[in-house]
Amino acid sequence: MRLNFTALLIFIISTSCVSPEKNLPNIIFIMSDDHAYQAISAYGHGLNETPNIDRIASEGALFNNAFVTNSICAPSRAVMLTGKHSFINGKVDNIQDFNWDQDNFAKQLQKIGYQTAMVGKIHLRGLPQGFNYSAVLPGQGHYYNPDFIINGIKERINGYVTSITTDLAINWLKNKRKKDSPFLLLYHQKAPHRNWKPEKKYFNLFDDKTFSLPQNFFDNYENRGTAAKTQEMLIAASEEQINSAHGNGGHARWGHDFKMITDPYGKRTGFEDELKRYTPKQREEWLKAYTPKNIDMKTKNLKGDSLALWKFNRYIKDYLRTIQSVDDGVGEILDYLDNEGLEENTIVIYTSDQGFYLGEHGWFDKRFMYEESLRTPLIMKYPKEIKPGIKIDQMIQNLDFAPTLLDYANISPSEEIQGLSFRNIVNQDQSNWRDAIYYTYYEYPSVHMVKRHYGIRTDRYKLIHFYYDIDEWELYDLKKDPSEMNNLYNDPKHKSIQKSLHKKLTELRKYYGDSDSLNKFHINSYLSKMNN
Ligand code: SGN
Ligand code: CA
Repeated sequence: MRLNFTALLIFIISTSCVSPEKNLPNIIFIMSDDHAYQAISAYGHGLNETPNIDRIASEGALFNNAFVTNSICAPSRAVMLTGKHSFINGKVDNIQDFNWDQDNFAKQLQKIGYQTAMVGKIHLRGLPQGFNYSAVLPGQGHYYNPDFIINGIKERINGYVTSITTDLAINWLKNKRKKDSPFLLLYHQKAPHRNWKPEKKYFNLFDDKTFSLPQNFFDNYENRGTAAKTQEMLIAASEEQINSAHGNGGHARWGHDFKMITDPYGKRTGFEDELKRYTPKQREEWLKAYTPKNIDMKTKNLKGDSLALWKFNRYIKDYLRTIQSVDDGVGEILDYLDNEGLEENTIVIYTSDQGFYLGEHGWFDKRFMYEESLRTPLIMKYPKEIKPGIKIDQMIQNLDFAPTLLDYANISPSEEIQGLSFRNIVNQDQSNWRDAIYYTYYEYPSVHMVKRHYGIRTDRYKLIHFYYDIDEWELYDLKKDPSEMNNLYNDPKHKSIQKSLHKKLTELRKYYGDSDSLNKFHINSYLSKMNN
C-alpha cells in the first residue's frame, strides 16, 4: 500500500513537471533543391501534378511572393539556418566555408528541449551543429547509391537518393527521436538538382507528351544588359557555345544533361562514366528505358527549332520526373503525421533553396535576381493556427524562416537575426510589413557565368546593379513586363521611379549592413580561394 502511494506520488510529480515544451509545435521543414514554383501544381502552371505537396497548400497557406536573398544553394541554406544575409553569415557563395559555430535556429530549439534532426542535402561542409541526429549528403550528393554522412560517419547506401532520404527521415521520426519532446526535422531533398536523374518508376512518365516552349525561350536579350547576354545556362546552346563555355559545366550538354552515351555526331559524351556508379541492374534498367528514346532522337536528324524543342523536352521531363519522387516522399511524411495523430500540432513547411528556370529566357539554373530564380515556392500548414487554403501575397524571404520558427517556439529572436517572423502574416492579422526585399549574388567567375549583382524588389519594380567586371543597372516594371524583357533604367519616363528605388536601395544596404567595401572583400577572398 505504502509502495503504491509512493508510486502515485512520483507519477503526480513527474506529470506536473512536464516541461512546457510539451505543448510546443513539432516542425517539419522540407526543402528541395532547385524546385521551381512553376513545377508545383498548387501554383497553377499546369506543367505537372504534385498532389502531396498540394495537400500542404490545401490544408494551409500558399505564398505567392516568397523570395530568396541569394539564389544559390549553400548560401541559401546558411541564410535559412541563421536568419542573416549572406554578407553577415559569411557564406556568400558555394565556395566559401560556412562557420557552423555561429548561432542557428536549430541550436536554439535544441536548447529548450526539441529533438532535432537534419536529413538529406545541406551543402555546408562540417558536422551540422544544432542537431541530435544528422544524415547528410556530402556536397551535392549522388542520385544513385549515394554516400551519406550519418552523425559524422560516411556510409554508402544503395538505392535512389530521394527514397533513401525519405526512409532515413521516417526512421528517425519512428525510431530514433525521444517521443516525449517536440521535434524539429529538416528534411532536405537533393532532387530536382542537375543532372535530373529520375527514379526507375518514372523513367517513362511524360513519354507520350510534348511540353511547349515558354514564350521567351528564344530570347535574344535585346533591351537587357551584358549579364543576360553573357550567361552560360542555355538549354539549347549551339555546339560552339557549349565548347567555348567557361570551365566545362555551363550550357546543357549531350552527355551530362541530355543523357546520351554518344552525341548525334557519334562522339562519346562521357555519360557512360556516370553509369559506373549504378549497380549492373540499375544500369540495365536505365539503358533499357533511355536507349530507345535516344535512338529515336538520332534517327530524326533534328535541327534548329525542332532540336531546341527536343532538348527542352528531354530537360523538362527528367526534371519533372525527379520531382515526382520528391512528391511521393512528402506524401509518406504527411501520412506518418496523420497516422500518429501528430498533424494537428505539427508545422509543415515546403520550400526550395531557390527557384529555377524552366526554359524562360532559354535557360536552366538560377543565380539571377530575375523572377524565376529570385522566387522560391513556399507552402505551409499548421492546423492549430493557419486557415486551410489561404493565399499570402506579402513579400517573404528565406531570411524569415529562422525568426518565424523561433516565434512558434516562443523564443525571441536574437539581435543578430535580420529576418522577420511571418507568423502574424500567415494568421492574417498584421498589415505592417516590409515594402522591399534586398538581394545579393556573388559567385562569379564560375559555372554559368552569372555576374555579381545586388538589388531590390518592391511589389512592382526591380532595380539591379551588376558590378565587378561591368557596371550596369537594370530596372524592370514587373506589372507591365513580368518576364523582364525590357530594361527601363535609361528610360526618361522612369527617372523619378529610378531615383526613389536608388534611395530605397541605399537605405536597405545600410540597414542590413552591406557595402561596396564588403563586396570588394568577397571578391578578393573568392579569387584567392579560386587561385589556390
Ligand atoms: C553544379 C551544377 C551547376 C549548378 C551548381 C550549383 N553542375 O556545379 O549546374 O549551378 O552545381 O548548384 S553539375 O554538372 O554538377 O550538375 S547548387 O544548387 O548546388 O547551388
Ligand atoms: Ca539549389
